[in-house]
Amino acid sequence: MEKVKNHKQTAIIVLLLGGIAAVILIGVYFQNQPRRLYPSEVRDYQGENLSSISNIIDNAIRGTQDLNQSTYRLTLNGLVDSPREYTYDQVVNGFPNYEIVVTLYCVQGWNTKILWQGVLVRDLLNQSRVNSTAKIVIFHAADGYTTAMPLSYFYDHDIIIANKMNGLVIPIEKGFPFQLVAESKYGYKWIKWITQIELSDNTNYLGYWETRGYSNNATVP
Ligand SMILES: Nc1nc2c(c(=O)[nH]1)N[C@H]1C(S)=C(S)[C@@H](COP(=O)(O)O)O[C@H]1N2
Ligand SMILES: [Mo]
Repeated sequence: MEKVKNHKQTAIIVLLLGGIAAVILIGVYFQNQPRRLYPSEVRDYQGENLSSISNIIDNAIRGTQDLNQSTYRLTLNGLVDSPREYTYDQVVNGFPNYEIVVTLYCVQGWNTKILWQGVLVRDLLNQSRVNSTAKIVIFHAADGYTTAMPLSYFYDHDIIIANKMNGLVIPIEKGFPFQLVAESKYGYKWIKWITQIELSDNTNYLGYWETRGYSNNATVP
């Protein structure tokens, strides 16, 4: 009886140690994964130094989403008079393009200053004729990630969804085809791989990180 017990204990200890070793090895493996370089990216904008795309830390909830440009659709729906489904080209070529340098601050402590290019969310909203009952804009992404902002944010500020960063088409690992440039808000509002923009009157709505305790306002101090 004692012997069986000892065997069980030994087995448990061996399993535990094996588990710890595996976690350390996986950690070392990912630390040593080479980071991609972007040799043709823009690093200077009107005399201003920009961060490199390769400095951005990948922390997506379900890893990189590989969206196909030709089958991609951006849905605009909810409390709008005219719901839409745009192709990639209809978004990029169907609205005025803007560029702006904005810094993304992640709650993990890092930040990156990037030149963004894209179209105003406000222009998309206007084309769908937003209902007067709508209060918030919910963004949905291909990985199931969501985040939301008050409708007024897009009228008080010039907020774009970007299809280019530092002069390059946004790489798939950085959110192709579109990332929200949520100026003055923390990184978790900068939703990538956007597939849907939904108008809602539910002011209690919380996105992925917001339901896990992060501030819904997310203003960078
Ligand atoms: N779809 C999706 N978008 C996302 C995330 C995610 O996990 N999924 N993570 C957010 C967080 S926490 C940060 S800090 C930024 C990082 O964006 P970047 O890789 O473009 O710098 O993406 C945000 N957008
Ligand atoms: Mo983040």
